[in-house]
Amino acid sequence: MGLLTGKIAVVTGAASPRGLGKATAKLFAEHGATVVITDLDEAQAQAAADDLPGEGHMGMACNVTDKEACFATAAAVIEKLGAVDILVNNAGIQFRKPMLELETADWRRVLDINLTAAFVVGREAAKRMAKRGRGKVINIGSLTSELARATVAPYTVAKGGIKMLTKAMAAEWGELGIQSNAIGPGYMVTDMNEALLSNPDFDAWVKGRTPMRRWGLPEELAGTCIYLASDASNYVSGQIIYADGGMISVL
Ligand code: GCO
Repeated sequence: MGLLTGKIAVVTGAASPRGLGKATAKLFAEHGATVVITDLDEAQAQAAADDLPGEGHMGMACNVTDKEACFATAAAVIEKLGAVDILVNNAGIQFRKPMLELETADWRRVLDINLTAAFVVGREAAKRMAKRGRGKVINIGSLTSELARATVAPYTVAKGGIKMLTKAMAAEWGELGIQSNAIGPGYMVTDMNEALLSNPDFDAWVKGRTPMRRWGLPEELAGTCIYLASDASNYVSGQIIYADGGMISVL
């Protein structure tokens, strides 16, 4: 009997093989959940779902910046699987450029995908969770939910917004039986961080700045995610938990 047996979980942006979403989806499946992986490309989402342990998982195309697409995904999931118990708002992009050179369109795109989409998909899922009086919303934040790093301003602002959106969801959806929390990953070995991982100076900075002296692994974030997805956290809401090797707690 797994921690999520019988539960239906949607994990957005989880097709990337070396991503936080895929690692979370895998652990959820290992603990008995039926997992729906959404991503921009349906074939990649389905391939990721097919790669999960157990049966019944689904891959669906969802451009999280397109409300109708998210609504269609949520509606299709309800139709096919009956409900949504857990939503992990994982979809996100990075865009590294100093603000003085940053185009407004790029600013808006990052905020749309990393923040507004979490609200839109969260709202659609919460409408359905409310009908059953229970549900878990988990938003993926960042160290930049607390601290800024130069050249990633739109990502930082979006992730700071994720922290406060999580609290806003907790404020409004607690009485509906929904717990809303966030996770702040530290510097993780993911496809999104490839450029940083292959930069010796940045690699040395991460290892020097992190008390555990190493980058985090996606599966090390999944454990925090499953806690927030399970009944073990039924009285926890509005929190952000940092899985960062201790980085945010030290100078
Ligand atoms: C960057 C990185 C970070 C990490 C993570 C840290 O360019 O600084 O992409 O944003 O991915 O968000 O918590």
